[in-house]
Order: sequence, then C-alpha cells, then structure tokens
Amino acid sequence: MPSAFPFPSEDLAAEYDRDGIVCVRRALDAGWVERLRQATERVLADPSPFGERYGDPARASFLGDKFMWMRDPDFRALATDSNLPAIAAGLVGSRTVNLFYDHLLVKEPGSDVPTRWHHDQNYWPCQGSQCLSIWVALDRVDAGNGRVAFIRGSHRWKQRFQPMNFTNMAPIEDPDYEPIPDIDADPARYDIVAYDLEPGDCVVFSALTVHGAGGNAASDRRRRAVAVRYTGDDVRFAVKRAVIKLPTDPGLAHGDRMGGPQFPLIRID
Ligand SMILES: O=C(O)CCC(=O)C(=O)O
Repeated sequence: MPSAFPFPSEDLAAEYDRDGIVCVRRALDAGWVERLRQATERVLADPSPFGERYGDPARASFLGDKFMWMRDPDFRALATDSNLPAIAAGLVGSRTVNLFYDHLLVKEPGSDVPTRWHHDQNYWPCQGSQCLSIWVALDRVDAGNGRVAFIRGSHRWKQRFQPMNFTNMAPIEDPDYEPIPDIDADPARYDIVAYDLEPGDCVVFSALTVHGAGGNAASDRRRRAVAVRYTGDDVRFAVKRAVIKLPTDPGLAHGDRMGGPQFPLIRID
C-alpha cells in the first residue's frame, strides 16, 4: 500500500513548474532500496527483449532494460504502490496518473558511456505537458559516477530536438525536429543543475527538460538507477516517426487518452 507521504509540497510543485526539474529526498526508504537492488540483479541476470547495452557493445557497461513492471513484482510495486505515483500527481497537478514505462539504467564502474544531452518527449509516443520521469538512485550518485544534469527551464523552450539513439548515443535524424545545440561547447550559457543523491532519493523531470549525464569511467562505484515514466490528465497518445518500441500494440489512435493494459491508469484522486 502507498505510505502517507508529505511530498510534494506546493513549493516543490511550483519549483517543478518553473524549472522542469526537482529533487525529492528519501522518496524511498532503505527497505525499498534493498528490494529494488535485488530486483535489479534479477533483471540484469535475465534481461527481457528490451534489455540493452548502450554504447560500444565491446566495452559496454551501461546496461538498461525497460517495462520491468510487466514481469517483475517488485518493479511493478515500485511503479504502482510506492510513493512515486503520488509524487508524480502532486508535481504536475494531475488528478490521474497513468504508468508510461519503467527503465533500468545501470552504469557500471569503468563505463565511459556518457548520456548525451537530449529531451525525452520526441521519442515517446505521447504529447502533452504532463509527461515526466522519476529517476530513483539505488546507489550514492555524484559527479564521479554518472550523475544526471538538467538545464533548468528548458521544458519551456520552443525548440524540439532530434531524439537520441541510446544504443549508439547518436541523434536520430528525424526531419520533424532540429539538432540539439552543442551544450558542452558553452555550458555557461545554460542554467545547468545536478544533484548528489543518496540511495532512495530521486530527481523528477519533465519529458521536455533537456538532460544528460557523464559516464562512470573513473569511479569504483556502481550507478544503479530506475526511471519510472508517468503521464497525467492532459497527455494523449501520439503517432510519431521515431519512438521507443512497445511490448504490445497499445490499441490507441493518435489523440486518444493514455490507457489500456500498456499504459494502465494507476491513480485517480
Ligand atoms: O541514467 C542516465 O544516464 C540517463 C537517464 C535519462 O536520460 C532518462 O532517464 O531519461
């Protein structure tokens, strides 16, 4: 059962609205973290058809999987019965929350694979202002082992950038979108924020917020994280050119409200 949770406060919701990124401390307690670490090892040992090695396959140690909730009870509990749905609803101010998908993102020590700057919404088959991710740290995360950085306020930018192919970290040249600027060439031009996280802390960000992360080349610490993606009241299914693969046909037409077994409604206030 979801526990009583004091977050998000009105102040935090206002910060999310303004910046497109907030940090929520202790979103999950130590029991949850241990449960999810064990679930992570199960998924890494037996990846689904969505299991991926990002970057150069010969050296890859940035490992991912998706839709774990569909086959693992602990990831399902995280997505549906933890504090996360309430955090999502409160921050975007939505009466309803649909689960979009969950995404395991593990950067092992030695991984030299950065996550290039991108925003998520252009490779998600949905549109609306209430698409978001809750990225939960399962290890201590800092600048040394692949902390994610965000450009504050970029969810309000008018530009829509080419989606990024996570497997080779190259942009997907979709004519519907423009190339992302070279942010690293002039980082001082941007309002970049990143948070050191303890296990159980999370960052919550809009699918339009530009973000990226370093590799984990120099540390001897794992960087295990799980991002759970949710949608709110104003989000509709959208047919787009280059989007993530889905496990099944969601049976939705362009403009339909999110729903059905692929995108279940998990919270209604
Ligand atoms: O974990 C990472 O390095 C990247 C995370 C990310 O891009 C996302 O969750 O959208």
